[in-house]
Amino acid sequence: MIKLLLCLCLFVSVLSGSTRQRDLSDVEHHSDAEIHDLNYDHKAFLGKEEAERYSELTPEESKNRLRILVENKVDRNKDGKVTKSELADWIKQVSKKWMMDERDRVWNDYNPQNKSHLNFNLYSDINYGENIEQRYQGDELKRVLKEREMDRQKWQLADDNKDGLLDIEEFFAYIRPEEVPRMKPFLVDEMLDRADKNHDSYIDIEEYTDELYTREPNIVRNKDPQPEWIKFELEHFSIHRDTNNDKRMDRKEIGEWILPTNYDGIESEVHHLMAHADKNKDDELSIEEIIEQSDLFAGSQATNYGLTLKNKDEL
Ligand SMILES: [Ca+2]
Ligand SMILES: [Ca+2]
Ligand SMILES: [Ca+2]
Ligand SMILES: [Ca+2]
Repeated sequence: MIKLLLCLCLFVSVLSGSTRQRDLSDVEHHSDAEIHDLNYDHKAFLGKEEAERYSELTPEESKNRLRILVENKVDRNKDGKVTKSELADWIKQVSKKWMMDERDRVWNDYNPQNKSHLNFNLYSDINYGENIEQRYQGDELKRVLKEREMDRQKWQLADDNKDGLLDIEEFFAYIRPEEVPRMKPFLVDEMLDRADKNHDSYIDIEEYTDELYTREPNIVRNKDPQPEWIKFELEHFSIHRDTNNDKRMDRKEIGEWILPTNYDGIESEVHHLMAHADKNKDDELSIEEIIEQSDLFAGSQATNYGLTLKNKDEL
């Protein structure tokens, strides 16, 4: 039981991480960190488990397997070329599969009796343990009670037919709120709860700056040089974030920031892969173009070796 709880807590802490973005992979896509990009690309193209399998292979084995995958599955009409729409369909299929696998896994963790619906109290007992008031004390108790209250609000929003219970579809909205439009108000609440320090229900530029710095835990504000991406964000606050020019973000603007309506993760990943792999710029990828860029699409022991070196550098 303790092991299960630990595992669930770990999962929940991953879920409540600082950035909420509709995602094709659970790795953040940093334009300035090539190595993170590769992890992201591998998971977007192969799915999480398959990406891990590839990372155990030699570069040759990885290329062979990649070729078979592309020829048999990605190139739908088997003409030896992968169009943008074949690539988009494939990535969509992969991301849907890993999200559904994740949903089923978490659903089973919280549903030991294999019921058709979950109620919040049972979920809470598994997540926080029974008898919270006796289990925690002082500030820890306050924190857990507040966290559980946020969970309850999220639960109510996820509960589409308002019967107090979540079926597996509704549970998906609970664990992946960024994928389900009706959950957006919760994501805005969650952001306000974290970033709106003066509790006026707006995020001003000062609060916004603080929030951006939470994503750079090793950098001290007003002491270390400002990271370029933060500088860019702040300089463009009035254009990209505060669109009605009242010098702060309201709920609508916050929603647009955390889940932009015009952002399509699949389209953006297709664009990224094409930009790197389409050498002859005919807007299609030949199998050879993909194999030439095999490190972009799939890892191997060689990429792992690169990652290990990179991780050492970061220490
Ligand atoms: Ca084709
Ligand atoms: Ca329901
Ligand atoms: Ca505020
Ligand atoms: Ca505004």
